[in-house]
Amino acid sequence: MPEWTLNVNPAKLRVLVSGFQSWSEAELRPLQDTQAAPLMRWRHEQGHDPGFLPSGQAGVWRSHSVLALVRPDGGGWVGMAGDATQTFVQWEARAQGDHVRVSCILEGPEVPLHWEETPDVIATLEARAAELGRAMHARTPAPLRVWCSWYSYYRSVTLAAMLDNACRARAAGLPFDVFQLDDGFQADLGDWEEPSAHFGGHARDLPGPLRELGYTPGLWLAPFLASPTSRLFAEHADWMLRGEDGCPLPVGHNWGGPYFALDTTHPGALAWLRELAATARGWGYPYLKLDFLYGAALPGVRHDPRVGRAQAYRMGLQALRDGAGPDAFLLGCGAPLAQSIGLVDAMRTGPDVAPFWDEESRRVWLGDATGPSARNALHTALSRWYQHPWYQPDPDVAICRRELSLLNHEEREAVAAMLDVVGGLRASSDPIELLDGPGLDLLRRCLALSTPDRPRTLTQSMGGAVTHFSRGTFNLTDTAAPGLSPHSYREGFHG
Ligand code: 9PG
Repeated sequence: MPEWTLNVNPAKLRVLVSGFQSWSEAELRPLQDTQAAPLMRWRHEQGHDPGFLPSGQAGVWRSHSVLALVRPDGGGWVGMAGDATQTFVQWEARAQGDHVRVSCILEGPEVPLHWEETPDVIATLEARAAELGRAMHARTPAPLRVWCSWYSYYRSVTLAAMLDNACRARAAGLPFDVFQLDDGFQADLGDWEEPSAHFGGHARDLPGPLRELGYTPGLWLAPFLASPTSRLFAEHADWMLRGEDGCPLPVGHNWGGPYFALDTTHPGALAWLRELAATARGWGYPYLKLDFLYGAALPGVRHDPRVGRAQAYRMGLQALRDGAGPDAFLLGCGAPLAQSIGLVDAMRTGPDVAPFWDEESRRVWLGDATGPSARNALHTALSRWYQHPWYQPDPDVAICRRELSLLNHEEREAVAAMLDVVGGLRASSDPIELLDGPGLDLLRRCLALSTPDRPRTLTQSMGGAVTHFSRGTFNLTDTAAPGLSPHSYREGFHG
């Protein structure tokens, strides 16, 4: 295991880390702070890497693929994986007395590692991230503007609601590229071809009318998952990722119970995945949101024991790409980040936005900042600003409505500013019917494409994340700072 000793006082450093998958935390924190570990065991699989969990210790920070240590002069050290196609690159920085130990575990085949001292951490991190993107043949198509059903309709989405919103968006001249149906249309996790009782139609009924309205049809799938009640599970129990006990391994709890994941080293499962993506494409969906992808990347017992879990993940994702075709637009979500480069077009780079600022009980008292909230989404997506050469970053939806939302004006503007600063995909989920004049104005602003912004500094932070950008400053804390309200963004503010 490569290790380095830095003769530098830990009290003077900040650390920049990035968690395992889309929803895992990314942070910019004083090195001597404590990296929160999720108290609830059942959250380990769903928000983190159970094979390399956050440390839970003061001064010990774990990070995937990338790590940076920042001195007060803006210089410091940058670590970056040179390749992530078959390898998880697991960094740890450890404050020890008057020095710092840095180590890196490679889970998978040997890959080149970059570890260097630099006078400019921001520039070096960006340069190394861009190199990784090039080495893995990143796909970075033009960003899209997406309407997604999840954050208003959740699992109760209907065919009628999709069409109603698409018609209203067209009538209002809203510049969406894609209308994307999310979770709720399917009978069960894994049984994608059978509609749910409430949907009021079949997923294949939607693309025709959407095309006529001028929108590209998009569809959500959690292709690696199977619920224990699904036909997929009943008919192909032998395709499931297993635990040491030989039983299918639960990889999370959602949809009212535990769920399982496909073993993507099994040829039967791989063929089924190819077929699934081709079927969705055949229904008329060239845009696929592929969610809960982490399920195929967890530690477990696989059909082919020679295949490591990063490689197994990539085989599953490759099968989906092969089925969907080279010109399909694939958005990864709940997905290992660097390991997806070159196969996805876009990637969720933070937890879900929600129509409220924070859920402090879960974040602070349960040590879990992977749950839905505006604050968690900003915190993590902003702290991954350098990932745009890997894929189009998707920091999740804007919330422009005032009804059915607890966000205040400042908080709505902060979410909008996150979209502008990240400079990737644009998404909204607001029922168009709920938007009045100011709501529509904000939505139009949120749909205006921008280029990614750069941090002004990593030596300051207002809330433990990257908050000081060249276009303006975020205050993610609950207290007012000079010139900045709590939960806010101020454009042009460099105070
Ligand atoms: C659909 C949703 C939306 C959303 C995705 C994802 O850890 N969890 O329990 C957890 C549940 C749902 C979730 C994220 C995490 O949301 O990010 O956009 O598609 O699935 O079910």
